[in-house]
Amino acid sequence: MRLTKNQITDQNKSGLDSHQDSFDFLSEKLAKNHHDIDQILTKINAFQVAIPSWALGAGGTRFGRFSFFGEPSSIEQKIDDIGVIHSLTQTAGAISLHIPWDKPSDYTAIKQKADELNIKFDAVNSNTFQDQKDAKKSYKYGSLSNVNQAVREQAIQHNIDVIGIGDKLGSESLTVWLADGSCFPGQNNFQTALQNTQDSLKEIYKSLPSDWSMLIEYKPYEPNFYSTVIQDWGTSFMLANACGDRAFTLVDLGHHLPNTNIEQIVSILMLKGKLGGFHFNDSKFGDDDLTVGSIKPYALFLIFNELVYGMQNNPQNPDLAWMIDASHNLKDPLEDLIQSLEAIQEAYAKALLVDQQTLRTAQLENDVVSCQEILQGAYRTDVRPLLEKARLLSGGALNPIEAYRKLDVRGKLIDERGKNTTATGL
Ligand SMILES: [Mn+2]
Repeated sequence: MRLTKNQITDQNKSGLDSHQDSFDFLSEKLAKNHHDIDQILTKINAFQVAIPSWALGAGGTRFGRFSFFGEPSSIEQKIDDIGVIHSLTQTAGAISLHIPWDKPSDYTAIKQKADELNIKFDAVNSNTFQDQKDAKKSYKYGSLSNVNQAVREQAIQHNIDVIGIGDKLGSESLTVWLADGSCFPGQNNFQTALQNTQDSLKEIYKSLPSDWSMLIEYKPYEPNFYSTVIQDWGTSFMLANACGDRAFTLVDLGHHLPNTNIEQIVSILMLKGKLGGFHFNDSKFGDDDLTVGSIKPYALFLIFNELVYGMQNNPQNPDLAWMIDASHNLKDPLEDLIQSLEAIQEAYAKALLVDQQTLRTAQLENDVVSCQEILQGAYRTDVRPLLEKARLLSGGALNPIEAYRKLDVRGKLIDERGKNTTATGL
């Protein structure tokens, strides 16, 4: 199903007056503090986040999966769902494919569909953490790090195949996340595992088209519970350096031990020109994949503060690949993604309000209290009227969740697809 501009404009009518009042109030206040409202709105509009192809159905846990009705059962339907989210939010202008879960068969058709909906193909993701049907070798004991050369070769070839698929669609980066590691002390030789991984990544890197980059994701534990080969940003950074200029570290918010200072990691990687991508989610305990901003919105703001600083001050760092990497059992997946997008835009807009120059002066004077006041002054600003205005200007919904419900999108998807469809993914 597709939403028309008229449907969205009709939905917006009832809220326009109250939106304009709150926007005028906020923009007057911000203008007094020398903020350029038009520039902020342009930046918000330009900030597009990729939706992963596996997040459009209900997520699963290792204990079970509760399906959500009307799930997309093909890649074409997944692109349609992203089209719905994008037309409401004007923020989801990209899809990130996971291979082999979403291996295209008709490239021309899906490219055309994505074009019509103004959706780009962002990073493609390989999968060597599961055995695929008819696979000759098993990844049970690792993929790119495996002690068995034939297994490593199969995993390398899979990544090269994924690059080929992405290249046909216009993607420009490959994301590699490995589950490789060990569950028991003594099971792995740490040095051999890392060396094998580095050699394998270098082989994959050789197959990258010249305008592509490789993003190396890290994670401290799970599914392995004793050691993970690419456990932290330092290991990923080391591997990216070993591969070359077009290999970068990818930070996934959920892939850290509790209380890790993620904003500092982001900052240092950008200084070194090695932050390539970012996966958004939120968590309480581990890699919980909860809705962005649902648990630690202040931490998200602090991360965005560093991202904005880096984007303004670190020309050595490339443009980042942004993606939501969250999915769970309880909410309508499309509503969940809309909430995540709103939280991302909110944290970004607040970070744009941080007065970097005054902060710098306060830092140089060791005025710790002012430093905190500056950050929290931006964080406490209710920027939602700015986000509403940015959406209105680009044809989106004033209130995407409300419009989604009033237009009965889920009901219509169920009518079209039936109740018991299942999306591919975890
Ligand atoms: Mn991730």
